[in-house]
Order: sequence, then C-alpha cells, then structure tokens
Amino acid sequence: MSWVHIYKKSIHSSRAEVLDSAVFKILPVDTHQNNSSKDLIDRLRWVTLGYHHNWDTKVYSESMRTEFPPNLSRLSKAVATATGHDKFEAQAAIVNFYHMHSSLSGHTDHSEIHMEEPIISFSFGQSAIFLLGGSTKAVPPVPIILRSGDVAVMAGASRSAYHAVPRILPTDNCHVADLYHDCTAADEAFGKYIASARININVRQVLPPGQKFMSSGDGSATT
Ligand SMILES: O=C(O)CCC(=O)C(=O)O
Repeated sequence: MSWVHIYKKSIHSSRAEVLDSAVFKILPVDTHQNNSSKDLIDRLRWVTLGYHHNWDTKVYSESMRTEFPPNLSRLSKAVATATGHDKFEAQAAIVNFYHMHSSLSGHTDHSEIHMEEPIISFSFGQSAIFLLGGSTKAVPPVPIILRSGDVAVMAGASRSAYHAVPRILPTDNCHVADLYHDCTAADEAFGKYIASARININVRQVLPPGQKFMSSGDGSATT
C-alpha cells in the first residue's frame, strides 16, 4: 500500500496523522499488542485523493486538492485507454474500506464538472455484490460480483447510473493472498486486514479536457 499516498481520511482524530502515506506500515505484526492502531484501521471508512470530495457540499474545490498519486494515475489511464477512453485524466479518487457487514446505498456520482469520461473502479480483498441500475431508482438493477483484482469501467450510460454495494461476500482469499505475497511485516499486517475487508478505489476525471484548474465559472470555490 505504500503506493497510495493518503491525504484526507475518514477518521476525525488528532491521532489520525499516524496513518499518513502507508496505512499498514504503522500496524505491528501482532495487532493484538496495540489495540489503538487496530481500532484506527477498523474505523477507517474512506480516503480521498487528488481533488478531495466534499461530502457536505458535493463540490470539488481547488483549495481541497493535492497531487494525485502518479502510479495510480498511470494505471487508471492505461485501463481507460484500453477501453477506448484515451483522453481520460485521473484527477480524483475515493478509496472505500468495507468490512464484512458494510454496505453502500444506492447513489449516483455527479460531482465532477466533466462527466463524459468514465469512472475506473478497482476492487481488492473480499468480494462484493455490486448493483448497477439506471437513470432512476425505478430501473431494476443488474447484480454483478466484483472480486479481488476486478476492474469496472463505468462509461456511457452507466457513468451516471444509480449503483450500490448491498453486500460484502467472503472470498476464499486465494487471489487476495497475491496482494501481500512479499510477506514483509507490513504485508502481513495488510494480509490480516484484507482477509476480512474489501478495498475499492474509484478514480474520476473532474475537469473538462485541457482544463488544469477549477475556474470561477465552474460553480466551485477556487481558493
Ligand atoms: O465499492 C464500490 O464498488 C463502489 C463505490 C462507489 O460507488 C462510490 O464510491 O461512489
């Protein structure tokens, strides 16, 4: 996980800064010896990258922006290009941390100024039932199982469709073990975590093509 640099977190605690940059490196190998670190990890629900989504206003702003992780940007662009979206620029991401009883209710993603580019969604760890609906909640959703290593590209009509994660499903963890096969101490701690958790990283383009910053006409704060 050292490749994901974390800037905003869902833990509102003066101790949250210990989670910066490499979440699982701060965990001791035996997590029972340090309940407070484990508690923080267990309470982590989401992290934002790049343009940080403001959950209250649902508006991105230039003042809430940090560098998007370059390696995640390259990976997302490669997936986008392979699926016919070669102009895609990774500018924001939400990293969701699910436990076995977590769920995500039906919603659409519409905070981005430019909605013509897809959402690229990477899943790791335990499996999930992902429901993909339509432009209204009246459209019956299609259930899809997302497993560790799956990449979902929400493009075209699905970019603005309702979707939800009603259920996390236990997996046999054989693919999941690939995520930490180096078996360093950090990998071992991560292995324990991901054995009963799912991580989803969904990457978005926010700005119209060629635009590097929010402008005042974008309906968003620029300072
Ligand atoms: O976890 C997922 O697969 C979907 C996440 C999602 O819909 C979101 O963060 O908006």
